[in-house]
Amino acid sequence: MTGIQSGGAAIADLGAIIDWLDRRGRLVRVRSEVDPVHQLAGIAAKFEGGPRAVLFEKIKGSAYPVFTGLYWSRELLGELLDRPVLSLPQYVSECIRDWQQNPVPPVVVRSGPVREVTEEKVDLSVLPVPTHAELDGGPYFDAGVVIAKDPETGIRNASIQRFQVVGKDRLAINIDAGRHLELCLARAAARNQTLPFTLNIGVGPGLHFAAATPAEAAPFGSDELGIASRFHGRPLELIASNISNVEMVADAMFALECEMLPGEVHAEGPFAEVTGYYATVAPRPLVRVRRIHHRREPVFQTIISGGEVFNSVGLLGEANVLSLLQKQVPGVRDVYFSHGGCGFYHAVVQISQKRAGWAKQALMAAFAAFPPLKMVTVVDDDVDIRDPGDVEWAMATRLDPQRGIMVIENVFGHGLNPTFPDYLGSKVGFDATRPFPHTPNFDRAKVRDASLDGLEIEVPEIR
Ligand SMILES: Cc1cc2nc3c(=O)[nH]c(=O)nc-3n(C[C@H](O)[C@H](O)[C@H](O)COP(=O)(O)O)c2cc1C
Ligand SMILES: [Mn+2]
Repeated sequence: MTGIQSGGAAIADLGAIIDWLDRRGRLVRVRSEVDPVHQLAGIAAKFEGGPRAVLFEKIKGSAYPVFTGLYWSRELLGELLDRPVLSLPQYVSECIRDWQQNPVPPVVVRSGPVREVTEEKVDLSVLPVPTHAELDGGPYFDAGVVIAKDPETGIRNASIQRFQVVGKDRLAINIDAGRHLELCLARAAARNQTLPFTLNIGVGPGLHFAAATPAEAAPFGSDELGIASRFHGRPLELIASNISNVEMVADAMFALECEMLPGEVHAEGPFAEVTGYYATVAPRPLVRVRRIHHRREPVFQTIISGGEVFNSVGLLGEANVLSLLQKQVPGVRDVYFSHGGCGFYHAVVQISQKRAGWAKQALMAAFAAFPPLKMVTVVDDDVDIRDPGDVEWAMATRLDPQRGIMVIENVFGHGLNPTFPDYLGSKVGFDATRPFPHTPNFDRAKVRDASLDGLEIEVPEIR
């Protein structure tokens, strides 16, 4: 065992994770002072996708360091969680299934690291909140876990949303259509109440994954914080608030106690999204920050839109589609959400087809399992779904465009995708599997594997 899990509950604590990364040579330390406006993101981009995360030790204008990159490499994530990289979606889907069958609810404890310091006044400008892309509208919180409660039932909900800093104690939040937080806010409005919530920054991957678990796997009315308990191997610890009925995460680096007044909005955006485009400016819900708590030596966490989001929303989506397809479609072997597809617009499904027509069943089931998907490609089990060249080979040689392309018009999709204005657009499925029953003309040629052991071979340097 080399992963941090051998250290027990350390996986719940971002501080312990940063120490683990440091000991393993997986933490880049930027010791020079860095400007949180544009410079931080520019430096992070140089390390994006590599085998190390990055800690910015000195941030201009703030006393606190900034950490990024925990999710941008699956190889790093596999090491941390002590799992083979290819089994990560399976592992995540097992944890979610265990939680569905046997939830371990979070517990409320009396105190914890996040309550070590409570700021006397709320002043967001003391926090090292970075501005990432060139045209971003301002500094953004983009990696915090939101905990809210359904005003009708009191059941908790967890999610991740982006928040633009728009004042010393004010944020503007982007809530995509269909999110459970939108539902909580609507129910608060119907009761003429405000919606309190906590924004928990600097948490471990168990809680991050719990918050990113899609609604299809964690329906409204189930306390998805229990998913974090499953990843941690012990109940997630929360601390009660003195000013609302919503708890904060005991092990977080920072916890902001916030409130939305239904109907109150503020211009939010632009923000460089995971799609590679800027989200537009629009009036979106205003958030009032009531209290800031943090550890004595907190580290602020941020996520650069790109590979890090592909591996968080994408990995969770993959896990969910895989577990659903394996239940519904005989022969489904594996699922990959390609990075060219922004991590959650294009699913490649591998199937060992048992009957004619089941590749198309897999297409339809995948679309139903994860609404943001715009494209699904189904290939046979001799195709490497993580190699775009191999997937293209299957499309170029096995897809019959007359019969293998399925277009679905006027369907709900992801509003951030520019081809889905107002969340409506067309989706396309590609059945790139061999005709069934299989015939030898579609068999893949290959060379016989040979060992290099004991052979005298000279490989020259290239001059
Ligand atoms: C880094 C990151 C940023 C995200 N930003 C947003 C966002 O700004 N707005 C949003 O609605 N969803 C965002 N999401 C997706 C939601 O957090 C995710 O779909 C979650 O499952 C929603 O929770 P719910 O099912 O309880 O509604 C983000 C996810 C990640 C991992
Ligand atoms: Mn939810």
